[in-house]
Amino acid sequence: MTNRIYHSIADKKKAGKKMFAVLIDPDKVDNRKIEELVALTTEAQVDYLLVGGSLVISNHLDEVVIGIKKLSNIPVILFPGTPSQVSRYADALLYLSLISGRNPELLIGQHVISAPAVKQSGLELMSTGYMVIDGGAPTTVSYISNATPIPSNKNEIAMCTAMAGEMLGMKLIYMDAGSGAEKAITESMIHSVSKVIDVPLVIGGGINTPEKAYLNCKAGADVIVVGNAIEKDTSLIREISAAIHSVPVLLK
Ligand code: 1GP
Repeated sequence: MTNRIYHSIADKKKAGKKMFAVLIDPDKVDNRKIEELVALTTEAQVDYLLVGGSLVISNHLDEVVIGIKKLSNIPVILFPGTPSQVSRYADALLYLSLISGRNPELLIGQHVISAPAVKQSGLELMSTGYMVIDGGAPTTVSYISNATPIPSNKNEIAMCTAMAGEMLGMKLIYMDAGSGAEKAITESMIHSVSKVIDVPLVIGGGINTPEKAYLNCKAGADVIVVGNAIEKDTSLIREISAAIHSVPVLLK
């Protein structure tokens, strides 16, 4: 296994560059939509394409990944909501453990069951401490995970959880308010967490304006993930990408 994609993320972080990842839900795209998204993300110099969702109802993950890879050089990273969301055609996989919850199935149980298939896929794996933060109302991820999200104003819990994840060896920390969250994660929480970890910090859930993405990066996010808002208005891809890439380089 190479660590090509992870190194690219770590190198950009080291250089103080902020990254933009567009989340594509396989359930919501067909070939025409993939073509449109690839054209827009390429033009906007999006850094990564995340593919996945909390619930993938359709059965065409391979087809979606192959479709994207045919048209684009942007690395495709799987963001699986369930262990079955593995496609060997992707470039890497976020190997998620829900460290904010206390549901053993999502901490380790499902990993044990899917380990042989994941290993066999040959994918680059990025062990990721996944933290769900309360986004104001239940989201698919908070419901499906059957685990209580971290309250949005409890920065200390988020800080200690992220620190523990890093010390357990996780290579990324992903704080997520859930897709379409009413309230995105506060800049104050992002700032607090970014101060206590060295691994790249990924932030997503409810980010729907270039301003919000910019402020999140200024607060300490390294990678911004946007899905829902882009599904509604694809012109945001260009605007959000420009905002994220305009954040002044500030080395930690
Ligand atoms: C969800 O972090 C992602 O898991 C992205 O959230 O769809 O709200 O952008 P949105």
